[in-house]
Amino acid sequence: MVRFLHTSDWQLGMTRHFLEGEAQARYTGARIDAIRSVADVARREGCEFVVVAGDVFESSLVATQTVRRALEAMGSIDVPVYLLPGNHDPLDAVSVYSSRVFAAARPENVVVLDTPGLHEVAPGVELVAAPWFSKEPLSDLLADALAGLGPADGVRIAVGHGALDVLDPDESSVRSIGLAGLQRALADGVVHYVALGDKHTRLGVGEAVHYSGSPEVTSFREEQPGDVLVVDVSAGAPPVLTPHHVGTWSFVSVQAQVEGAADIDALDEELGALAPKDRTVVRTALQGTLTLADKARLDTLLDAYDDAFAARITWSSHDDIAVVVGDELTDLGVGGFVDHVVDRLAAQAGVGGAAGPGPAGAGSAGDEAGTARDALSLLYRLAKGPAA
Ligand SMILES: [Mn+2]
Repeated sequence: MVRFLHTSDWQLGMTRHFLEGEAQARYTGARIDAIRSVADVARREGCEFVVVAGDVFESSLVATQTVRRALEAMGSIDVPVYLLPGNHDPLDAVSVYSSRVFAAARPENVVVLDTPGLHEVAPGVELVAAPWFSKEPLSDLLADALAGLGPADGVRIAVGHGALDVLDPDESSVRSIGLAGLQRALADGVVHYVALGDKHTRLGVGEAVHYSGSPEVTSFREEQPGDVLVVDVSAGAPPVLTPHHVGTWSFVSVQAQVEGAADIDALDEELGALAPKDRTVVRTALQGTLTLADKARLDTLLDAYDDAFAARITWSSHDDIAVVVGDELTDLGVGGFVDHVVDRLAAQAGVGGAAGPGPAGAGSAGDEAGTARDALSLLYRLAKGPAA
């Protein structure tokens, strides 16, 4: 029996467009810290080695700072670390793995799986690696690496990167990994576990074929990010997997119908419960119709959360708040010149009805009314002073 740690898709060097300034820097730092968390889990659980199943780096063009810091953190892992080149970091002419900085900074325990096929990693333990050599391979690299191998003498683990054919929406893809072939190799004892990378969310397909997912979240679509897998593999029995959560960030989508004060309270409660906020990115999709007063309160509330969260962004395609302009205008009490502006904006907004920002690219008349309502809403908020 061998125990090892399966992880993938570190995507080191990745930036997220919705993170600004200090938040981006902290996110970058957290992704290096994830390597140290891998070291902790491997030590605590007695793993004999670590396998990173592709996309260690976001691209071949990552900063030398990223490469040096990543390798320094990998050096803190007590056991060998096997890196598989994936679609983001293939072993091509400009590969990060053949760069001078990688060679100079590589700790001794870090090994690049730079040839397809067998790699002995311990007595009686072999990896079958399927590294990527370009971004556009013309075949199923893992099937190629397994071709011609007979049953293993000891324990054998296949290491590949890419979409399984059963999960790939592109049915004509020549490089998707055939599940049937993997199941045959497992049944015949050619391999005993298949460690995959590419999906950033943890996913098992049958008992011995698994994606570990990214150790730190990378997108709102991921259902189970932030895990690494400790895997016990033996020749005679199914593998035993234990997920360990190492991720410290979360990306959360909040969708809500907001029609008045009670709904704003509920939204406040939902956002307030998310923690820790400085490592949480929230994407809000709000729909409904609000009075000027309620819209002002909502905007004030969201402004406060913009500060508290690492980022709070609007999910534009699912967000549609309309403002209904009513009697509030008469008790604004601003007077003078501003009253004239209010009258003009109210006329443009078609006061009495309701209108949202409307779909992008809508007619200019609709845009004008929506803009006028937004302006009135902001004016109302300013005139009323800071709300709670
Ligand atoms: Mn990836």
